[in-house]
Amino acid sequence: MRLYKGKSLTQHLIENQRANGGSGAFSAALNGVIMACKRISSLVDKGELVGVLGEAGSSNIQGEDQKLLDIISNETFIGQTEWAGYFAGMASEEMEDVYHIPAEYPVGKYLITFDPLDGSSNIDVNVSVGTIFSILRCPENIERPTTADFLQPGTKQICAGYCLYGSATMMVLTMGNGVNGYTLDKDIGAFILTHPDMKIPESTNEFSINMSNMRHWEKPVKKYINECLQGKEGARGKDFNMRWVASMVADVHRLLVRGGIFLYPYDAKAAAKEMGGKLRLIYEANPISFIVEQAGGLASTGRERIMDITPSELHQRIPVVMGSREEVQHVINLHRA
Ligand code: AHM
Ligand code: MG
Repeated sequence: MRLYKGKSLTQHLIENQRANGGSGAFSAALNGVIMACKRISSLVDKGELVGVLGEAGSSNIQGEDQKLLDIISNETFIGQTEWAGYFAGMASEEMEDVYHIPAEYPVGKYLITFDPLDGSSNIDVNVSVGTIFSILRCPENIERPTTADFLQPGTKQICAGYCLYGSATMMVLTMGNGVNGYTLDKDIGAFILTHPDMKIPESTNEFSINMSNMRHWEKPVKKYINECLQGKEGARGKDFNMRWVASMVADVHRLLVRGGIFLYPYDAKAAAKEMGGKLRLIYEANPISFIVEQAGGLASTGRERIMDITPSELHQRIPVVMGSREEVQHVINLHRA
């Protein structure tokens, strides 16, 4: 039998922090997030055994029906992170307004934003879902942050990550110096470094998009997907494969492991409701863009780099085109043509 030598996420974080001369506070802040994800992973695993499937009977700020597990995951995330004294405030896809740290706990110097359980439509059908989070610095001398303090461009993120609840539970993290993936060893309850320095291959022949929206897309995206569908006989001269899990975390994880391009583009149906896209800038697009760029990929709206956008509101939505560099650049070029 091979002796298992994998490094734990905690050890890896502390070693990294030591190498960079940090105090350790940041690693400790992440511990709450790690614990939240372990708890959510356990709930996702148990599903109906613990009665967490089905509708919550409520809707979020975007008017979407909330699943019971959306709400429970949101409460779990807050419960595991609010007490430790590292955060000054939180914002979640599932909450209308900024969440303030209760008076009984110390206030810290970071802000955290999260989508507690992304891929809600997959919860009840036992398909992969995930948690996405992003950490920002709280502006100086602010004890009770307001919405304006959260409206920072993605370039200001100091850490972003996702936890994928798939056939294995995996945490993928960046702190701006590459991307590492850790697999949860459920026997010992610890994330183990299994995917060091993840890189997205530069080229790909796999795309990921919800084709049922095709009639609502703009011309450049229609053109791009038509090129893909034409395969070897078309302008690209190669055959493409398609995948769509409908959980961004799972679709993006595939990009990090074997490359690909993921699009949730501008959509006239969404624009008619003044949204312009489906995915949320602060909770989904920014953290995932940070990871994708750190893994060598590109993340754009088709017209601009996602992380350069200063959010105009907490729940703003935007078009998303991300993944293998060559392919995303081609879609950007089609938008310029
Ligand atoms: P959610 O946050 O309500 O779960 O919505 C976001 C999800 C993404 O994970 C996924 O890429 C997309 O919605 C799927 O949308 P669709 O059902 O239109 O295919
Ligand atoms: Mg989401």
